[in-house]
Amino acid sequence: MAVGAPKNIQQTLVLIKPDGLKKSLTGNILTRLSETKLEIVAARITRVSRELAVEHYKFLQDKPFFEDLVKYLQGELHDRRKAMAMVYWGEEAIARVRKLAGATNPEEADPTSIRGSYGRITTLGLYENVIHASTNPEEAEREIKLWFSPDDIIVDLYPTKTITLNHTTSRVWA
Ligand code: IDP
Ligand code: MG
Repeated sequence: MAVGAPKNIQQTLVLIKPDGLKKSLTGNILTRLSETKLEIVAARITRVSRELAVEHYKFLQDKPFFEDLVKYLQGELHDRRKAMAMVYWGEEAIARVRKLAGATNPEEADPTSIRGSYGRITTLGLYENVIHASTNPEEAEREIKLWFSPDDIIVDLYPTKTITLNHTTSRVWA
């Protein structure tokens, strides 16, 4: 990039999926992601309801593997009903994280990528690829708003509004 060219600052949603947690890969994955020099601006370990998993993967609902995918994200295939969700922020965040993550199919992923190193294809035919990463800015916005509330994130990424519910005010996505 030319000196002085404007930086393309982006945010991206990263999930360590239940297989990554079950295989004790959290430390390895975070170390690999630190190569990007991006900043973590939100992080939480969370249970994944069926509603959240379906909404997250709704664009794949016509695929034959959709039901297995929903169970996978919920942790039902790994006896680990949780995922770790993070927002990475910085220059070219989306492409940098995708490159480190590797291709969707772990057998086709670069063997040095996270998915190439740790992913597998199950006997059901599902790609268990230990990590999720947003693919473009629109997807990142939809996914970050799905997994996080404004006050969970230490930078202001998208417009918000303040609402009052039962005399309690909170900030929600506008
Ligand atoms: P991505 O995770 O690389 O963005 P998507 O096409 O968004 O790939 O698919 C979401 C997830 O669904 C993948 O990460 C993988 O776990 C699973 N998946 C995608 N395509 C297939 C397939 O053809 N067979 C089995 N599982 C798949
Ligand atoms: Mg995707």
